[in-house]
Amino acid sequence: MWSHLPKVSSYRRIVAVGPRHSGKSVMLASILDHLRKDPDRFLGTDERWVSHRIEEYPGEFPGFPLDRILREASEDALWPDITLSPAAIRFRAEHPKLWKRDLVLDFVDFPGENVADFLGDGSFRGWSNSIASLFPDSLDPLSEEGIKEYRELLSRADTAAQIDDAASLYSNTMVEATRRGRYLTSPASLCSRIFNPGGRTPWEDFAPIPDLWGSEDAPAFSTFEERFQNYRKEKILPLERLLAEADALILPIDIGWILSGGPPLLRDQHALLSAVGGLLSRIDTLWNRISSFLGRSMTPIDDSKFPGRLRSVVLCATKIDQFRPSDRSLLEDLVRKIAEPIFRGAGLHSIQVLFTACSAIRSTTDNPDRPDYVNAYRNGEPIEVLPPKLPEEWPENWNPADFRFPRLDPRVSRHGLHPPAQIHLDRMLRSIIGS
Ligand SMILES: Nc1nc2c(ncn2[C@@H]2O[C@H](COP(=O)(O)OP(=O)(O)OP(=O)(O)O)[C@@H](O)[C@H]2O)c(=O)[nH]1
Ligand SMILES: [Mg+2]
Repeated sequence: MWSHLPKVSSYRRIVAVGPRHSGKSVMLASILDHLRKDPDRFLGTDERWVSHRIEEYPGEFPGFPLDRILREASEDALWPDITLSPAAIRFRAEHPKLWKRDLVLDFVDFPGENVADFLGDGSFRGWSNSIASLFPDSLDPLSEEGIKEYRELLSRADTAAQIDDAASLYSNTMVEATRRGRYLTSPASLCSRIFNPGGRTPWEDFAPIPDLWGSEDAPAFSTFEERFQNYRKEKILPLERLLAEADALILPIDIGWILSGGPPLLRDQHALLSAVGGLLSRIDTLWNRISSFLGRSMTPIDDSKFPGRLRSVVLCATKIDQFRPSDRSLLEDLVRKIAEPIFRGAGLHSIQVLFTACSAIRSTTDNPDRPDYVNAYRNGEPIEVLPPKLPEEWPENWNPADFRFPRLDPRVSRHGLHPPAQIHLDRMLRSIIGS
């Protein structure tokens, strides 16, 4: 009965959230290009929309740079720049039959580095304890050195200047870890110091004081706690709200990047998924569901004005074109092995959790003569690549040098005539819309 009440559209807000470099922006660009070129084909429907187009997102975010991403990929063989702040874009398709709903999909691209700030339970203590479970990491010896020095400085820090010195030592340690490819830099604003070494974000000068160190009465505690809370209010809460108000979340997982980065990255990825799982169970409240339902069903106002009701979470291995064709079926299972215990255990009510694997811009083709090889381009030159063999299970330990994946050019049709070739990207979106 409810579905017959007046509604502007069938609406979904889809948010891509995941670590740096995991493939979010490329994924959204490819989905949107497919939708704008032939939505029925991409969605596997036969609605024969009278019109369909990309529009500006009506909310407060800057526009997602769809055309720039595709132009740079096709003309200059460039992949997109790192995303520094959330960006959004809308797809609308109008149905020919008056009594059938139009389709409106909003997509939000999330800056990957920010997910690290979801660590912990929202308190300074919880955050500190989560950081201490990842740093120092014996598998990442340089992190041991940095944290040891920070701890020493912290134990002697009495004056405001010494407290600031301790915070800045922690910051430097995290910036260095980020340069080594570690995923979880928190406060996430420190990532921008890599590009802009002198740059500062207000309130970011705090550092962890975990329970384990028994230093709650350290003079720095109240200073760091206050800065953490201010940073949280300004930087973290708006992003948490973004997730809380989504209808679907896509969490891309770059298995090649983890394997080529080594075991600490697997641990980081795991901690990150746990942080997002914890966040979702905190926000998946009855009130959220009721307010979404009331807003969206009882008013003729554009659904995007109301918070969403999270219906699906998609955990997706990305860039599967860069693996051996015979290995691609292993990826979904590897994702499931890291993520399933977290998302099944998060107690999320009636939320569909999907494990899948896709390639957003297929940049390789299979090699008919040598089945383990793929053909690709690098700097405009054709190359043949033998991708490293994937393990069937996550190993306890491994040598990252055994998992080097070469950098490849993106393959996008010149003149934008065709959407990028993809693998299973359509399947993923269909499942989100169907949920
Ligand atoms: N072969 C291949 N490479 C891809 C694909 N998608 C992404 N990549 C590679 O992954 C890199 C990162 O992709 P992005 O989409 O920019 O990653 P992101 O998650 O938006 O990263 P941040 O903006 O840092 O959060 C790209 O520069 C490409 O090198 C794909 O479908 N196939
Ligand atoms: Mg991005």
